Amino acid sequence: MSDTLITVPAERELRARALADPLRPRYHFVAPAGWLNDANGTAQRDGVFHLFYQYNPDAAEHSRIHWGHAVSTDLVRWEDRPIALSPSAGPDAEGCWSGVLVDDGGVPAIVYSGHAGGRQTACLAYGDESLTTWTKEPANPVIEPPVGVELTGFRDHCVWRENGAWRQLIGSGIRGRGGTAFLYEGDDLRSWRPLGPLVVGEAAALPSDDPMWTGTMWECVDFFRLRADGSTDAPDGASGERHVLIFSAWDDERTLHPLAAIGAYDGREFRIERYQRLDLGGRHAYAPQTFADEVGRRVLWSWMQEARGDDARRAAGWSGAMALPRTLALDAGGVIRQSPVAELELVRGARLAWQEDAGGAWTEGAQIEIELTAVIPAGSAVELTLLATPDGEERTSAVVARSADGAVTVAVDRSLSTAAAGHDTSPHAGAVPGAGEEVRVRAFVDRSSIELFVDGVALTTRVYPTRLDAVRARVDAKRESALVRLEGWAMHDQEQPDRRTRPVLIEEDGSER
Ligand code: DQQ
Repeated sequence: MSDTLITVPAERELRARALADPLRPRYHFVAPAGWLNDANGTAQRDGVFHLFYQYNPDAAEHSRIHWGHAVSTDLVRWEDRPIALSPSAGPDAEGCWSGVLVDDGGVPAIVYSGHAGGRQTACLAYGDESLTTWTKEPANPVIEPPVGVELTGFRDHCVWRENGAWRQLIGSGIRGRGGTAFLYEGDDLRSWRPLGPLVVGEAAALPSDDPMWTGTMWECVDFFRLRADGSTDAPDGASGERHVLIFSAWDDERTLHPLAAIGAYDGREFRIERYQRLDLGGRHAYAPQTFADEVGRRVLWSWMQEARGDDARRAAGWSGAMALPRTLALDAGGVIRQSPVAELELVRGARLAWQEDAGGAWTEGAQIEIELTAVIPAGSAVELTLLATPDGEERTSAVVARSADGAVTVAVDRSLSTAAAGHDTSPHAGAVPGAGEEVRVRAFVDRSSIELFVDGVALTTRVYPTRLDAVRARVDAKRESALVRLEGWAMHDQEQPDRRTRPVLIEEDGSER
């Protein structure tokens, strides 16, 4: 039997299984089937947004990672492009791990981590003008891990131009000390001089279960300038401006949470002034990667990691979705605020009809957006109950509360989210610094995903109701709080039905690429 006869039905079967899953998000970006993790090579070129992603087209498990690729002109409707990078003999024989897209004098280039023999090294590939066909650099790897220091890991890249040269950060960790990012300089993308660590985290500074723990290794480092109006630029040590270093705290194979460090960069070192949780949902918005788009917004993508058990995940035929793309701004108090990109209004369908009852209002939908503004005095709260059955047997609760001393927090309780066993149903909670008297909440629900934005503080999580009637959404103003505004929309499906796990591009002459 030929390979084609074996693989095509397997691909179709995987795709059919993925599409049949009622818990698969419908307006978030998902891979055609199989496994998706980090966003890679995020960029906008000539008006077109590119989203590459860590992808296993063959099964819903993290193995033999390829770079999937999709394009969009509005960040909402995506079209698949052929797989950009696949493992091949050499330093990426077992996987093409995370990396970035840069423009090398007009030629698109990918800097990524080749994975082989249990270690990662920096690799390079050049693309054609349409970013479809990629040629790996014969001299790969272009950077090997530093010697003479015991590392907990060495992978993932942030690459920019500074002072007429290339600069690169690679995520890492120094055993016995903490996470770090090694800084390099290069006259071209092939030859790099090590400059040493940009900054080193102190893992012992906090207990390992602290929500702000920086971990023993920093994955997916991302470094840029950010201002209060949301404008942004690549790092520049001479600018005197606030710089942001985003990384995903990792420890001993555990993906913990993304953090942002805000501070001062002098062209060689980064002095951290404060850390911030980038998403209160921890690993459910992991491995963020940002890019500056053509209108100058800093847009962030991240991976909505699953919370269901391994068997359920594999059986579903798909795993992982991208969180909604968000723009970032650094407010006057030095806090990063996130807003879902304005283009998401294109996804809105019919307005939701609300039924009022004692204390609140309810509506229905497993695929909805809710926007509300509430006055929440000290000692009061607003509760959103999402993906709930009418009898409340399955439900997820999100509470925005103001304590007696005025501090606002958001907390999500997943203990009743699903009747199924073996899922992660741990709670999430954190502070909403600088919240005014009126608090603005946006909630995006998409089958098994919930993303909350409370005055620009993000909380992303995953839940898996078993009952098909778990579609109720309630808003309750508790005690002295009052709703000033409550609106909502059903959200349209965005996934194209005819996707293939190994997409092809049909050229004008009818040939396939
Ligand atoms: N995922 C990639 C790594 C990265 C990790 C591998 C973060 O490059 O460190 O798929 O989720």
